[in-house]
Amino acid sequence: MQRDLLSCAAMQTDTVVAPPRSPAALDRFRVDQIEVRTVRLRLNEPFETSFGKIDSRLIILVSLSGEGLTGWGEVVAAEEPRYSYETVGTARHVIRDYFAPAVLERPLADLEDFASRFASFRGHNMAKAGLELAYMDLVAQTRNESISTVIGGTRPEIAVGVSLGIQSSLDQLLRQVEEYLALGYQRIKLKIKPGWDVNVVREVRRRHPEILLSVDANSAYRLKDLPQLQALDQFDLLMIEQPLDHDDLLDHAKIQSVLRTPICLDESITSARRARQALDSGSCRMINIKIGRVGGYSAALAIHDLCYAKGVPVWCGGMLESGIGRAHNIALASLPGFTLPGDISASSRYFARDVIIPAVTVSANGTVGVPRAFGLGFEVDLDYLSANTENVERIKTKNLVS
Ligand code: OSB
Ligand code: MG
Repeated sequence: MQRDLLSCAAMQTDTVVAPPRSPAALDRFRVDQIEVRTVRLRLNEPFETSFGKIDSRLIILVSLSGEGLTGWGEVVAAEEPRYSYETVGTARHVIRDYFAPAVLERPLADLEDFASRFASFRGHNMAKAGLELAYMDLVAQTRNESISTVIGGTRPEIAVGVSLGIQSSLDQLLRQVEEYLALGYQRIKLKIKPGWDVNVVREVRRRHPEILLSVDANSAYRLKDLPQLQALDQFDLLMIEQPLDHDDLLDHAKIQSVLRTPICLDESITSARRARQALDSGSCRMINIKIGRVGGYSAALAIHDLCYAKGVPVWCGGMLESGIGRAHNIALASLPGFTLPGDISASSRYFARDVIIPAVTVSANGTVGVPRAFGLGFEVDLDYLSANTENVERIKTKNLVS
């Protein structure tokens, strides 16, 4: 099954063109209020990666309101600057002081115009993306279309996998693998770090010789650890995700040239330009697209189109999103180039109750349906949001000097 997926992707040639997409135009839409809300949701169980363990998510939800409509987005930054330098605090600061005023300044023409408002501000992709997500929800609502339709999505349902954190024991991990396979998930991804890698992968692979299995190091290895990574080659992994530094391309190219297993970059791909450079330099053979990490739909679509044209498989990554970020991920993963299962699990994988109605569910075949309803395709549970809100800031047009 793994080889089928890969050869299917490899069969595509350089002549494949990007799928058709109509321009996301709003024809002068005026946003007059931006709300930045922080909500804390407890995780069902702690989530541990090579950079630490968390037991709740403090999530920024952004909404844009105007002309009688409200669009919702999510900022995926964590509380601490470990996965990336952005945090909940930095995102709130740059949205309040720079990005929201740029959105409110004058009416919006289209997605390109929206993204251009942030072009002169360096970095802070997750904060920018939170606003872009909310904008795309608005665009879809004004057209009476789903976000998937607006961006050129073609899949009525998407394939999903699960990301399993580092556990306190191998037995515990093996139980989790069984549990998620029984629920239908199509791919198991194991978080690894030095000391929790080869032995763990060997045991999971021995018990499950046929499954799609991958690993994610979140930058826990160095060039000198190449033998350790080469030892993973024997397990027929779908990919090794982000073994080296978060901003590296060249050392990844060095190790990809001697590894049989495809490297998939996550942290290192922060823009369409970085994606092109990674592919040109042989740093990876697959890309994990996270809308937040790359700065929004405009960059995510550009990376998708680039990879689609080159026959490079992409898949949708996750950041333990609430239902709002999850709904956007589902829309993104409906694009034709998303040929590998995404890190898009059921709401219940992380949260006892989600902020959207209905919650996201995974079928027994490991798929999630792409909503056809307009906009996000889910209702936002405002009562539940209010009950879990720690802070709300509203930025309005009238506060701005003209
Ligand atoms: O590297 O993909 C990652 C979660 C938080 C930060 C980084 C990552 C992850 C995951 C979980 O792997 C993906 C998910 O289920 O949302
Ligand atoms: Mg990752």
